[in-house]
Amino acid sequence: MIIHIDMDAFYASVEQLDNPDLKGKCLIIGGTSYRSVVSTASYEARKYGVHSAMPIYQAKQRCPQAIFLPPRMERYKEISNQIMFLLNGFSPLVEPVSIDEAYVDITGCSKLFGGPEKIAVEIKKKIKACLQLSCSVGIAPNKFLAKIASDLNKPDGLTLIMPHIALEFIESLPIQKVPGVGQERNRILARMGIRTLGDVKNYPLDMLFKKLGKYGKRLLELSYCIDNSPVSPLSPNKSISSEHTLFEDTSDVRLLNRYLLIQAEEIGRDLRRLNMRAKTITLKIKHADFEQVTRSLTVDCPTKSTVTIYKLAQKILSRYKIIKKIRLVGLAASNLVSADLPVQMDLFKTEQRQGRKWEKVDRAIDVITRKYGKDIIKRASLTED
Ligand code: TTP
Ligand code: MG
Repeated sequence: MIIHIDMDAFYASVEQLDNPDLKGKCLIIGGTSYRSVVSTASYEARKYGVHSAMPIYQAKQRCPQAIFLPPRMERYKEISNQIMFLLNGFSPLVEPVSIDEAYVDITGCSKLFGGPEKIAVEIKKKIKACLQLSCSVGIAPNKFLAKIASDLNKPDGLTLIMPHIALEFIESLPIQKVPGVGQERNRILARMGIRTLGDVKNYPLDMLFKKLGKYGKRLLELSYCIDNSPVSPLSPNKSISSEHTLFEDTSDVRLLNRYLLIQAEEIGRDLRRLNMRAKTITLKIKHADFEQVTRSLTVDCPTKSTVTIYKLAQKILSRYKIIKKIRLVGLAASNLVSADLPVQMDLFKTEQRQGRKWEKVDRAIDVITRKYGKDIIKRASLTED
């Protein structure tokens, strides 16, 4: 059995934890500029229709009495690490999926902690006792259903889908709830007459494949409750990312590069904290008209060095022809491998050797920022000129 844990109104709950005056109030976390969007809202503010990704100005219209705060990523990441640490006390198989979400494979834990429901209750209790935060938990025979289950009774929920009722549950599960079904796929499926995941069973594989490609096959498997993806603590699919909506739309490459350096710094720090290296760096660009593009570069020698990540990001950006103004720029590191794995050194590549030297600088910066905060030291190119 697999458990999926998702923290409730995560950023807002952490703010309420650090400042109890905020408890029970409408609290909205998001950027401070008029172009920013809502990261999350406390459940009190959600009653007014405020939700993640809504423009801040709209949230202000819907809930003018709310308190608005900017996100404090470092603090959320710190709490996130503590959550993952607590989960590791229940099973060695913990896969963090995002800052406030993880899968735990509890298949082998029943002798130690009892049945699935008992373990889920214990996890909730532990997180409450140690961090004073509430979460919602889904328990199911596979990852796919566990994730859906954790969302069913939010906040502070606990939903169990036993194996013998899984197929019945799938029969009536609205197709939009299935991960991967966005607006576009939903339209295609609706045209075919598919409203629930159970409906998918009525269609042959070749037809689903024709309409949806590889995803059609995945959907058919899910409709029979087949999802064999393992809970893998070091999932290569995982990625670490950072992005910024710019103060105004721009095509200024110098400015974009400055953001990339800030982001490379953040990603590098996260990689080093997680003791991982990344093989792939992806640049994300959202244009003023909201069209989004991503461009990736994969290297032979995985890295956790800020400077190497930044150089790769610069390279990707230099190959991208900017023809429209840019609204948002972001970087992601994926294809992660453990930093403990030996890396094949290339005798003749000075770049690679320099990257190694920069890792020493990174280590020193990490120690200083851990001790004094991240604004105490920064690269010269990021100081105001
Ligand atoms: P979620 O788990 O999706 O949302 P949540 O924890 O705030 O609320 P709940 O799970 O109870 O529905 O995301 C976790 C955090 O990620 C969230 O607190 C803020 C951040 N986030 C964004 O910054 N932008 C987004 O669009 C979303 C969905 C989340
Ligand atoms: Mg959450």
